[in-house]
Amino acid sequence: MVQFYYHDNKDTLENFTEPHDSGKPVTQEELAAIGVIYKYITTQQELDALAKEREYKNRDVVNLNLAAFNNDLDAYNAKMQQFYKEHYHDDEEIRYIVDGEGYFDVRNKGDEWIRARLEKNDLLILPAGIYHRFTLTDGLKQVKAVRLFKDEPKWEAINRDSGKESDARLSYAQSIAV
Ligand code: KMT
Ligand code: NI
Repeated sequence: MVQFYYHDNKDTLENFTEPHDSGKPVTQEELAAIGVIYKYITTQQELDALAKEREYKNRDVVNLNLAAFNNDLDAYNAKMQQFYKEHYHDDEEIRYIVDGEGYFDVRNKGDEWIRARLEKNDLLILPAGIYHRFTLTDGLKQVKAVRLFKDEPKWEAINRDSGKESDARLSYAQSIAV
């Protein structure tokens, strides 16, 4: 079952895969206010219909776990730390969980972290320009997800600590300004 809650902000580089649940839940309405959309999808047809409606032309499937890195713990840890670094993309990001589980953290209007705990059949749409990060869960340490792309896969992640704010970032920030 999907869960949305405020992050407790007690994360370190050693424990960031733990739940970090502050105990304060977040509603889907609160997420919608920052452009984050959640859907529960159980069939290929529903996924295809969503992709068509939002004009997504490409997709791939990613498997994240230690085995996917040939059990190279350093390579695995490096990738995990990269995904957990706060970043945004110039394109909307859709992730559909096929197996396993993971946490997506998104910033709200007040720059607080909201955590989405996703598992099988959960789909999340993150708007272009939103600051976010991702991690596997400490229990399973495994996810299989479909990544949908509007056009060619655009992998560029712009880290918050780079200070770079693209047009997509600026227009997103303006769209949620109170
Ligand atoms: C991202 O951009 O943060 C990701 O794609 C995370 C991995 S997808 C399960
Ligand atoms: Ni991302």
